[in-house]
Amino acid sequence: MSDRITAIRARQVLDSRGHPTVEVDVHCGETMGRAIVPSGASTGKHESLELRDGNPDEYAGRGVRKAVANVLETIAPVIIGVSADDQEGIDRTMCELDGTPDKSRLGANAILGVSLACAHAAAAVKRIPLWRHLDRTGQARMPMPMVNLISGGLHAGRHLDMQDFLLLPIGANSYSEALHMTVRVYRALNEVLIGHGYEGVLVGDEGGFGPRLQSNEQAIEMILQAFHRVKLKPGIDVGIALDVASTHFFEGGLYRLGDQLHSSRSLAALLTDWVERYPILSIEDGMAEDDWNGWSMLTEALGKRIQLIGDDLFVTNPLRLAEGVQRGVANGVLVKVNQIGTLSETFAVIAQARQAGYRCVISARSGETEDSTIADLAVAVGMGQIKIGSIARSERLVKYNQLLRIEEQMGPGAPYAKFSV
Ligand code: 2PG
Ligand code: MG
Repeated sequence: MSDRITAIRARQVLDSRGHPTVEVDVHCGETMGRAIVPSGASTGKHESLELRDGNPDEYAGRGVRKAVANVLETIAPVIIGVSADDQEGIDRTMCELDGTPDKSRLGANAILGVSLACAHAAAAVKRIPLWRHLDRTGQARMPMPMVNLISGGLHAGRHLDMQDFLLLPIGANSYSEALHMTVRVYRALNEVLIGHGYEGVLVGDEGGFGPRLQSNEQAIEMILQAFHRVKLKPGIDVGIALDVASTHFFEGGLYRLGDQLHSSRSLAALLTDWVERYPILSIEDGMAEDDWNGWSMLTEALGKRIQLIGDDLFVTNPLRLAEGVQRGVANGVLVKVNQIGTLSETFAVIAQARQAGYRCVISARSGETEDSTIADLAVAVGMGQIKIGSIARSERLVKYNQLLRIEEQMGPGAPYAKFSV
């Protein structure tokens, strides 16, 4: 069967927040690969550009018809006839067609849709699972999920300043065991919250509970009570991760937590104190995207003890990561395909992180869809961790469930990455 691209279709569909996004179908004869592009809410300012129409009469300006037109009118004519398996060639061609450093001419959403759909088409032509097709280094293994339990920040009406309070099921010996542990903790947390009078707790954009708690620390306390309820030992069976998403409460050089203003130094001290008192093993975006000095302080305080991940800081961008490595800040990278905009560049950033001894967590966005590409990607690169959101809402479950299928394909004793700090 030929892997020459014979047709490309694209359309505007809706994501998990009901916002328009780009869907692309790449056809190789009778075979088709499809991808849908995700979208963030707490975005970093150095991310590639997500092209939106800005027409107030349609989806409040969020339409993506221009991006769809760019796929059909500008990208398709150039890549029809090319082998879908030539991922790097296709991605390079699209970057050249765009010609800007942030993909602002064609839109990273247009480019990424084609990039991911080509990978699906190439795998389908070869009749192999996507994760096998993407496994370039022979290091495929199941990742440990980092799972959202309580949501705040821009994902849950800012009930809490910090964005994600997450579970690390560190004691599990397989992906499916980790998922089971997660469900037990999530259910127990629901009971704990109800027990404290938070009835009818709504879930945030990623399916985590969004109660109006008194403080960020109370969220941690609730999670510890949930651990206790299901008899899981903090620090041994289960740990806590935070996505502080501090860029989004950084104002005029200070961090606003409730009615308190913190300097970078005092925020680093606060987080260090929490690491001493709670089983927190990973902190994402503990400092804001351009607060390099704050990042240095935080890394000095905690970089040898726990995982420190840059999301808004690095935005899956090789130049930002190179600067971080050179300054010696953080020790991990959150990898989001739409922050950079092609699959090939995503692989390159992961290789760069690996080379520098930085960890990678493959991550979904808060705006997701039924597309499960990142599940296969996380297995293929074998970096050991994935962040999808919570175990509620189907745009999250589609990835967790795809990982269950992949675990089955890998067979008994599927390689699994156990977390350690
Ligand atoms: C994050 C992500 C996912 P968003 O900050 O890590 O939780 O959120 O997609 O809104 O940037
Ligand atoms: Mg983040």
